[in-house]
Amino acid sequence: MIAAAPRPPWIARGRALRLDRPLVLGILNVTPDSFSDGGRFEAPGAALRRAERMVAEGTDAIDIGGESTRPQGAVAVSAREELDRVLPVLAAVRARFPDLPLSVDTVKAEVAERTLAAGADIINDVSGFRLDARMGAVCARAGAGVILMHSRGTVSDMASYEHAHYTDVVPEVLAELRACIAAAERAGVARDAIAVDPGIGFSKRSEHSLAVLGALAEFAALGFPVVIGVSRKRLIGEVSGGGDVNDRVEGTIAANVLALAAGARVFRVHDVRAARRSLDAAWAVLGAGGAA
Ligand code: HH2
Repeated sequence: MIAAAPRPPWIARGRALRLDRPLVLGILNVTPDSFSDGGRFEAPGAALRRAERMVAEGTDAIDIGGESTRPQGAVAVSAREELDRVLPVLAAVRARFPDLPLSVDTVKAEVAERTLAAGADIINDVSGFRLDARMGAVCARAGAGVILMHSRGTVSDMASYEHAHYTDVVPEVLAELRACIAAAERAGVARDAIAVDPGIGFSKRSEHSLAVLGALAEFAALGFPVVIGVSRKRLIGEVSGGGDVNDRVEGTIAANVLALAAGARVFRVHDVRAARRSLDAAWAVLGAGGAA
C-alpha cells in the first residue's frame, strides 16, 4: 500500500473542495447516447430527480455532460445543441442545490463559458484542453476548477482504440498529461484549480488502462488531485464478468478502492451509494493503518 500525502483542497471559483477524504463526483449525462445511462435523464425533471437522489446518497459534486464520447459511434454535437441540453439541467440543479459544486463535462470553450456564467464551478475536459484553444483562457478568467483528462484524437474516436498505440504507456500518458498541465498554466489557470485524470478507457486498450491504474502513484506524484473514472466501463466488464453495463458495480468498487489507496481522491461514478460507502470504509481502514 502506498502512503498518501495530505492533500490541500481543490479550488473551484473560490470554493475549496476538501480532499481529506474521497470526493465522489456523481455523473449526470443529459445525452441521448451515453454508453450506460444515455437517454434516461435528458429532460430537466428527470435530471433533477436523478441529482436529488445522488445528493441523498452522499455525492460531493455532480458532473453534467451533454456530449457522449461512447466507444462506438459517438456523435459530436454543436455547441448550441450541447448548451440546449446542459443549461436547463444546470439551472434546475443549481436552483435546488445552491452550494453543491457542479462540473460540466465539455471540450468546447463556448459551452464552458456559458455554463460557468450560469453557475458551474468546474470544467471537466476529456481532451485536456487539446481540442479548443480558448478553453484555458475561459477557465482561467472564471477561476474555474478544471479536470485535465488524458486522451488522444477527437470526441468521435477518443474512446476507441484508434489512437491506442504505445511503446510504454505510463510514461507516455504522464508526458502528455504534463503537456496539458503546462498549457493550462500558460493560459493562466491556477495550480490549485487543476486536477488530472489518466483517462481510463480513453485511447487505451484494457491492458493500457490496467497499467495506468497500477501506476497511479506516479500520477499522484504530479502534485495535483487525481480523478478516476472507471464507473461501469468496458474494462470493468472484461475483468469482472459484468457483461451488462448496469451490472458492473462490484468491479467499479474494487477499482475505485485500490485507486484511493494509490493516491486518487476524486471518483466519477454512476452508482453514488455504492461508491460513497465503499470509499468511506476504505478511507477509514487506510487512516487506521496510517496510510491516509
Ligand atoms: N469518462 C467518461 C466521460 N467523462 N471525464 C473524466 N474526467 N474521466 C472519465 O473517465 C470520463 C469523463 C465516459 O463515461 P460516461 O460519461 O459514463 O459516458 P459517455 O461518454 O458515453 O457519456
